Amino acid sequence: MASGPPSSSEARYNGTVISHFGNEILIQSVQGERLRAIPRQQLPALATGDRIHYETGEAGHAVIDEVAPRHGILTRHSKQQDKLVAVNIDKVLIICAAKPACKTGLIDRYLVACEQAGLDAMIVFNKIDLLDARKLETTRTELAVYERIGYRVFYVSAKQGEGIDALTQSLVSATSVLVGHSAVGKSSLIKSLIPTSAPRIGEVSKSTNKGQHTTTHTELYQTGNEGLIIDSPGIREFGIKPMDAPQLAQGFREFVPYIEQCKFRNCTHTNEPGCAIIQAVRDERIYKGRYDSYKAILNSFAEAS
Ligand SMILES: Nc1nc2c(ncn2[C@@H]2O[C@H](COP(=O)(O)OP(=O)(O)OP(=O)(O)O)[C@@H](O)[C@H]2O)c(=O)[nH]1
Ligand SMILES: [Mg+2]
Ligand SMILES: [Zn+2]
Repeated sequence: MASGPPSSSEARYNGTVISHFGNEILIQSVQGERLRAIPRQQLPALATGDRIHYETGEAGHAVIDEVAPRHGILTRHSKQQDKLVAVNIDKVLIICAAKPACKTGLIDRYLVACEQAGLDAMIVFNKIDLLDARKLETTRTELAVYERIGYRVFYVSAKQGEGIDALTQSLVSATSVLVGHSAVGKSSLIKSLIPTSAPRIGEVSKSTNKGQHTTTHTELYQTGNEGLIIDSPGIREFGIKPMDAPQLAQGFREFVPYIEQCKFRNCTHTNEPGCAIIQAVRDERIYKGRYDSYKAILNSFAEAS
């Protein structure tokens, strides 16, 4: 007897979630058609990047009745809840710029989330056209810390196209999400990477030097090279779900080789005698700025509880 593919097979899923606004969802079929869809009630909350199965309902819109198991999940923590940023992603591009400025503390928070979720993180410094040679050199020195611990750092200008080719090459066949403060140029980068796309682009406020939160929903775009790129709304802060110190230390990849050498198994790496991480900071084998971020995140958990 002939049998169809098992219901859990990849072929069963005939669409991808592009964006969602409350209960209304925009999906793209495997044939590339965009459709409005509503989920069946028993389904969990859907997120951009979800692979789904849908059927066309009577009113002409699609009804989503199944969601594929997820991998690569980026979540942020807000008001004591985990919120899905995007799912089924491979890479997280942390976008920074000279204006609005980005603190390394924000980068470190994203990196913790990526390490814990097993996502490949890269740092993209945009708007290099705004910097003179000396300021660009200072930025390169600051961000070299991340290259030394194995993260790739790209220097680009969405406006002038510099560095965009190299960035495009690194996103082939992957699903990537762009994150960062408002107005650092996430949507502008989408436009540079996919010239046929038309994301809304905002302004940097002249009075506050901050963004105006132009992108209000996460949205998925298809690149010409088998990739998917997800634009996300700018955030003021990136919240991480509180965790204990040993677990947080795992989110700082350069700490990991030292953790086993601490005298106490449950070392918090803050004030214990015989702490191999504190010693490595003293010996400049761990960069003090990263260690300060570790302590700041740990303190923020204590304040939140
Ligand atoms: N000079 C310069 N300006 C840029 C560059 N990239 C983006 N901008 C400007 O930065 C402003 C904000 O750009 P957006 O792309 O809307 O920023 P965003 O990160 O998507 O902002 P939100 O959607 O609010 O999170 C716009 O005025 C862009 O023209 C760049 O490479 N150089
Ligand atoms: Mg935007
Ligand atoms: Zn320790």
